[in-house]
This record gives sequence, structure tokens and C-alpha cells, in this order.
Amino acid sequence: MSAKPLLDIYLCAPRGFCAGVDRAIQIVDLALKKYGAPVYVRHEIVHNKYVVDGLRAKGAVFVEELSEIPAGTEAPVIFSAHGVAKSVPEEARHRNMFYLDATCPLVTKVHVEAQRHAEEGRDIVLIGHKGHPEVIGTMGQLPPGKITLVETVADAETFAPRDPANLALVTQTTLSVDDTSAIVMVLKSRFPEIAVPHKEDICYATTNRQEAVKAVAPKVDAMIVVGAPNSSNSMRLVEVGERAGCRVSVLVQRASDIDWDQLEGVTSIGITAGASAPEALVEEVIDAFAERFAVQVEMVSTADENIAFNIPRVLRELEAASGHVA
Ligand code: 0O3
Ligand code: SF4
Repeated sequence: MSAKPLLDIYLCAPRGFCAGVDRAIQIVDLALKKYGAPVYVRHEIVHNKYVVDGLRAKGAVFVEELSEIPAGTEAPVIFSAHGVAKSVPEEARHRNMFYLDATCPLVTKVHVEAQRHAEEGRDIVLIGHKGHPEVIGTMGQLPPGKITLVETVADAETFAPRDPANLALVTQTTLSVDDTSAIVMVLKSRFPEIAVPHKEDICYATTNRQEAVKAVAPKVDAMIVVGAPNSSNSMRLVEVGERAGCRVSVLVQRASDIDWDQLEGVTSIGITAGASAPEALVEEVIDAFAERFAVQVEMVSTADENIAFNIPRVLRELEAASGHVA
């Protein structure tokens, strides 16, 4: 039997779960423990099939709209990490539902910013991707017409506000740092008075994962991003790998997705994972490479992360008992 070919694997750090995802999954887990099954979850708690299937197996029931939940249920409903329009908790209250909000605090911060700008009389530009649940949730913080979605540089060049002197900018948290700064530049040059966030709305986790891919991409033939096709932050990592010059930059949901023909002849790869992808799937991917190659794994770390968010008070006692760190 011939020896396995050598393969250098550079493991990007940070990668995988962010504090908002960790908190959202914990909320579903602890709610199942406290209230028992079923616990309803509006939308995938985070965009990852493995996570969703795991929680479903424990008794979570995933729905897209509250209208799918039977009338009169006493089971709690949890809103996903991506956030919801104001109409969603309103509907829950109207139906006397007990809800828990797993919206990431960094998404809520954007909601609060948008509301503050509106109260101060500004119209708002939201940079984001149409149809994404976070964009639907952020736009739904204010009445229709107050927030205009800008997706591209071309949109920014043609955007015609009602009052160019009274504008504010907010963004989706999981965007490409580079694409967003190009859009912001156009908006700032056209509307010099536009109020922009002190610090980017693109969150620390998105920024750090993109930075790590930028550091690894020049060293490798291929970048493997573990994540889901509907995960915005994961898809942005694939683009960062492509733009940094990787011959192959691809998303895999798990090891069975790897296209070995596409990787013919590679001698080095980078591996990262989106903010909603569990480390178990990264390990599965590394193991799959180790079956075919003689692998040498090296970690490339570009930032330390030690952020954690509190979970809702009603679940805190259980959290302490289960040993989770808040
Ligand atoms: O927003 P995105 O599609 O990247 O969502 P994921 O993959 O579930 O990751 C978590 C990010 C999030 C909840 C919003 O910032
Ligand atoms: Fe929160 Fe950022 Fe994670 Fe989104 S990617 S859940 S904003 S920490």
C-alpha cells in the first residue's frame, strides 16, 4: 500500500460558535429542561442543521411563524438568535403565549440604535441582505418606510433619501467587512452628515472569523468552511477565502459534503467554521482528511475571544445547576 500524501492543515482561530449562538442554544436546552417538551422555536435557532436536528431530538419544535403553534398551548416559544420584528412579541402577547427571546444582544443593540435614530428624527439606511431573518427583524423595529435597505455599492449610489441631512446608518451583524466598508464610503461621500455607528455593527465574531481566514488563505491551496448555505456569516467566510486567492474555497455542512476530486493535488488547506457550526463537525472534517492524507495540523490564531452573554433570568438557576458558565 502506498504512503498517504502529506497535507498541512491550518486551523483558523477564532472559528465556530460565537457568544450569541452559544447563548441561544443554551436557552433552548435549558427551556427543555425546565418546561419539558415541546418547546417551540420560531425559525432555526441558529442556521445549522446539526444543531437544529439535535434540539429537535430533545423535543424542540421548529416553526417559521407563531400561527403554526396550536392555540392555547402553555409551552414556551423561543425567538431565534437572528432577532424578530416588533410584531412578533406583540402577536405572542396578544395570544397569551409565554416567550423567551434568544436574539443575540449584539443584534438587539442594532435594534435599539435604529429606534434611537428614529426618535431623534432620522431616516435609517440598513446595509444587509434582503430576506435574511436578521434584516426582516431589524426593519420590523420601525414602521414601514423608516428604514431603507441598501445591499450593494450600486444601491448606495442611487439611494434617494427624503432628507439627506437627517440620515443614520445601521448594518446587519454578519456582513463582509470589506464589502460593507465600500458601501459605507459611498454613503459617507454622498451624505457627509449621515450618523454612523461609533463602532461597526458588524460584530466581533464576524470580524474575527474573517480576519483569521485572511491570515490563513495565502498559505493554502484550499479553504474549507464548515457551515450552512443559509448561514450569512459562513458564506462570507467562503468569499473571503476566494478573494484572498485560494484556488478552492468551499462550504461543507459536514465531512460527507467534501468533494475529493476538487481537492486533487492539494498539499495545504485551511479549515474554519461559521459562528453557528459546532466544533464536532470541524473534528469530523479533520478526521475525514486524516483518513486520506498524512495530516499535520497547525492552529493559526489572530484574536482571543472571551465574550459570554447572560441568559434570561428565568433560566439562570438551572444554568448554574447544569454547570454552564454565563
Ligand atoms: O446571520 P447568519 O445567517 O450568519 O446566522 P447564523 O449562521 O445562525 O449565525 C449566527 C448569527 C446570528 C444569529 C445573527 O448575527
Ligand atoms: Fe451575535 Fe455576532 Fe454571533 Fe450574530 S455572529 S449571534 S451578532 S455574536
